[in-house]
Amino acid sequence: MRPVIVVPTYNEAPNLERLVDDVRRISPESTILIVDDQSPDGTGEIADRLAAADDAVRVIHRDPPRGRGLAGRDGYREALRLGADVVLEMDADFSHDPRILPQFLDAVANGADVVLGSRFVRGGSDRDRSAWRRVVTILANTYIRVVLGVPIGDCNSGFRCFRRSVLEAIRPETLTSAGPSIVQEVLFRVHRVGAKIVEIPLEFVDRKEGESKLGLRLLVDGYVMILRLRILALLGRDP
Ligand SMILES: Nc1nc2c(ncn2[C@@H]2O[C@H](COP(=O)(O)OP(=O)(O)O)[C@@H](O)[C@H]2O)c(=O)[nH]1
Ligand SMILES: [Mg+2]
Repeated sequence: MRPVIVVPTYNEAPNLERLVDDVRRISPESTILIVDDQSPDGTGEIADRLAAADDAVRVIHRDPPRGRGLAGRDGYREALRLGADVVLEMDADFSHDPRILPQFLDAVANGADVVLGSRFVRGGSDRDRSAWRRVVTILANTYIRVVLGVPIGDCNSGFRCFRRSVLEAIRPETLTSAGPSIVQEVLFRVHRVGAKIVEIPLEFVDRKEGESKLGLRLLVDGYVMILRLRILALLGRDP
């Protein structure tokens, strides 16, 4: 396999080098593609230094506007351009344990089209975060499952993996989410193209370094976006 792991970063200077080291050790066959949005804390310079020392580390420096969704979209396109046959994505903040990376690749080798790291399957957990974040996650999850009709335990997982053909089928260049709702937009699309989606257990841990970028504004935008996706689909106007 030729896996490429897309890692969107915004102000992840305290995490990035250790993450890249861990991923390179745990999944040496994978290329790491860091997609940075001109982080003011120097994340982009760290990424450049790591890329200069290792051919398996690549960097995209995005121009504004910034956004988790815009970074994801550019990352998917570049991963395909690099010739990936499997595209993974993970956060840079260690909420997504790199030690389970090989399980994603195994699941694809065993026939999955899409693999999600899931807090809500047997063996997964979401114990480490504040009570309000856990409540938000559970409410969002229920809302998304109902509105989008996706039969998935963890609809908010950004730790996941796609077979190349599925990512091509959803045409990532047509994704419309600028922010974190790209997670659900992509899930909705892969569901609609009939991808075989498999969930593997993820023990989600809260970040220890740096800060979450998910504020109330992005959260509300996400809820509106999900409704919009469903309405466009009902009208037959989705891409
Ligand atoms: N390139 C880029 N990455 C982002 C942006 N916002 C968040 N990220 C990254 O996306 C991942 C998830 O973001 P995080 O703030 O941890 O969200 P949370 O886990 O939902 O609290 C992390 O690796 C962030 O650095 C952005 O605007 N641009
Ligand atoms: Mg996080």
